[in-house]
Amino acid sequence: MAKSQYRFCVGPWNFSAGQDPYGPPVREEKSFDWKLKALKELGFEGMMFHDDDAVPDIDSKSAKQVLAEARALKRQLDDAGVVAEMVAPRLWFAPQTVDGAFTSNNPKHRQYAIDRSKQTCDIARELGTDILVLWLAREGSYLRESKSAGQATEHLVTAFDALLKHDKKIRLAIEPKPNEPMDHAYLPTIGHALAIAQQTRDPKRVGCVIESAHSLLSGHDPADDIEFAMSFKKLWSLHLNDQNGLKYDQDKPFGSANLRVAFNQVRALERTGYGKNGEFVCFDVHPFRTTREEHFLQHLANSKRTFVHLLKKARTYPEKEAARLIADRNYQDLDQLVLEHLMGV
Ligand code: GLO
Ligand code: MG
Repeated sequence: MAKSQYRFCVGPWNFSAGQDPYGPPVREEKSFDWKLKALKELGFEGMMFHDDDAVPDIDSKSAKQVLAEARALKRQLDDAGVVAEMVAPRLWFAPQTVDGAFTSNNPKHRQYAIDRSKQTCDIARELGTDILVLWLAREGSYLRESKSAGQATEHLVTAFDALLKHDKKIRLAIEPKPNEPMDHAYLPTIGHALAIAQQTRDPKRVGCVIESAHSLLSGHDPADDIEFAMSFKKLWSLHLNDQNGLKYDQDKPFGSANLRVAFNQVRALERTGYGKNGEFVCFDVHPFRTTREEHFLQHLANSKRTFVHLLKKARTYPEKEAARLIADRNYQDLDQLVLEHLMGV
């Protein structure tokens, strides 16, 4: 296998027990300590956190208590030699976020979302990361007439500005997704994320996270999204996974649905130098619900394995031959060149 310069990362939610809207968990719920140990054994160096992964039951605790628990977690991570890659406010569970968080029609609820996210910045600082990931789960509409996209944009800018002002070091990494749980999201694509960055008080500190499945759900090629964001120097994290068409968000193992699309993502990372400033490659993947207890970690091990194999494919891609075919506008044979390279024939 090719030696990888990349550092890998997952979140505690990626060790999921199999619950879906139609059925209960099918595997034992694992403890945080178990997950941390497993992550290390798999050769991952970073862990992503929701604010309440870091400090469970956060809304019932005082600010002082929250910081004390974050500090204790930092010590545990240091002892394990694991880095906190990012922290994300979980703005989709609380009763205050039923009708959206930053874009709720209720001003008190919008304020809750801002205050909660400021606290997430404080946790991030304690954990030693300057990345706040914003997956804006409920910022969108189920019903077009219930909200206004223009007003929602203003609410989002207000919230982002409040966070940028609250913490002068924090970088906001927006993780766009076009739908689910909403019918239509207000920041559905990387283009929206980078455009809204320009409206904030400090555009340089607002960037993005690309998730393969989310790009695919938008009808985009994730490799193109990666190169687009990298050309703005705004790709600060990455959630690799896979998605078989326009369905529910599947979070399949990397490369599982379309190996060629996965190859092109790895090639995009190589071409643009992703990771050279310490950015992590995170796998936002879940075990299939059918996965038995003893195979609990295979979706993570396999995603990493596929990534490393594809890295080798990207590094041995016949660039000269490809350039010759491109110059000759012979895309027919270029297509076959890629297929045969991937098939190893
Ligand atoms: C869901 C998202 C989710 C986020 C995570 C971090 O579709 O991909 O897993 O990445 O909550 O904010
Ligand atoms: Mg994700």
